[in-house]
Amino acid sequence: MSARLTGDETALWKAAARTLDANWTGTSTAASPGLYPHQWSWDSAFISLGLARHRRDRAEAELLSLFRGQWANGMLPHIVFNTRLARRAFFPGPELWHSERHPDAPRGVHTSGLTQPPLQALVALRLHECATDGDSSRAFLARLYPLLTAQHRYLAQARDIGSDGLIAICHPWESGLDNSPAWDRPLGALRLPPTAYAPAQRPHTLPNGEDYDRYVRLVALMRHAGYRRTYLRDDHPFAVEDPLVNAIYLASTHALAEIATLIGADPAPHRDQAQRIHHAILDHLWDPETGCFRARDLRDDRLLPVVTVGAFGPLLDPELPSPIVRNLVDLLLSARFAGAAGYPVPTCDIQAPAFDRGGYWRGPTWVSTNWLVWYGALGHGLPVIADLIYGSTMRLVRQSGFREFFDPFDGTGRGSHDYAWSAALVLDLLS
Ligand code: 2M8
Repeated sequence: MSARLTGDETALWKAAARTLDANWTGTSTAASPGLYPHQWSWDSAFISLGLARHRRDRAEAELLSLFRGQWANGMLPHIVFNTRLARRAFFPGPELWHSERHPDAPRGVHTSGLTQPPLQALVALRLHECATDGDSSRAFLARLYPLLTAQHRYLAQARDIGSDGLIAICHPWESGLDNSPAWDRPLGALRLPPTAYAPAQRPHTLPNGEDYDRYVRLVALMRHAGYRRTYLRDDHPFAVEDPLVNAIYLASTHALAEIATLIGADPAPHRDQAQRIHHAILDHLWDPETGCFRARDLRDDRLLPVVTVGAFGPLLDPELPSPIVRNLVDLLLSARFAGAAGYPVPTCDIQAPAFDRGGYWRGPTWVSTNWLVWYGALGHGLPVIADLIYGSTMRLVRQSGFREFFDPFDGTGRGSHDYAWSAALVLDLLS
């Protein structure tokens, strides 16, 4: 803990550390007690950032534990199941994915068959930057590097469905922003066969049963096709290029180049790849008419209409042209986002008809997306934006605790309590 913290901040810091301790399972961190008892991919990356400030050993263990679930083709699954828990501890559990029947899946561990935003390389580099023992930290990076490069190779080979340098999500869960209004149109266009699975029983009611049913059916299609690359490219009905997912992919590719340099490997292929992603984000996801980034539906080659917090993802691109940075700042400060929210950043444009202040990823403020925009703003030397988001995030957790998500107008906490990434990212912000 830093000596410069005020009394208030010290109390917050200790509460966040206690939350992470309570969610620690012995080898990794449960995303939240009760609701999400397993290890999720991007949760794990965010959590590792917080652990790095509190229990360095656990930060490394967290990432290594996640990569135990990596498939032989490099795919890093979005859930690694805790096999010590009862099978029914979470729906959908291992029985939806049948990873054990897939030749590429690891033995002795059950995983999902989807992936999530590839934050791990960015996080691994940040862990190194805040390490006190440089040698041991470099050794950790050297251990992780082949796993990270395999993860990125899978994405470039299996998920560049549009052959344009970007990666596509094949399921809303892969975005991390599950029921974001951005996916309403492609989800609504699906003609899906019925599934044997009943709509899930979940402690909070969002997303609704119909959406959930579609999520499960989409998984069934992927599973029946053996999660095959050619099926995903040619036949799978859901394929979307999202600006937040691709900006994370780009930032992590830059991080891979730096990690390569640190451990004496060749950074050039990662730098080339980063250039390709940078240009593709601008060429395919920037909408000059409305001055913002939008997701692209590859199945009808159109930009999706709703503007979400994902529009600010490209702030993670260090080479984002300054006129575009200014556009994003104006949009962020406008009445569509921070200008009308007491507790920014809402996850959906407040003026969009689909905006829902209590609707999970359809409007509420989340600590994770706040952290990403804060980090991007710092990278572009935008202290006013960074301070605004820092202040709003601190007010949220002080007022409502480490909740899963928050009402963007009055800061009311919603969803699960003691949510691990909310606690972890507060530790990172305070450090
Ligand atoms: C939520 O996603 C899972 C599906 O993966 C779910 O709703 O069951 C999302 O908030 C996602 O971003 C997050 O990683 C996960 C665990 O916290 O929960």
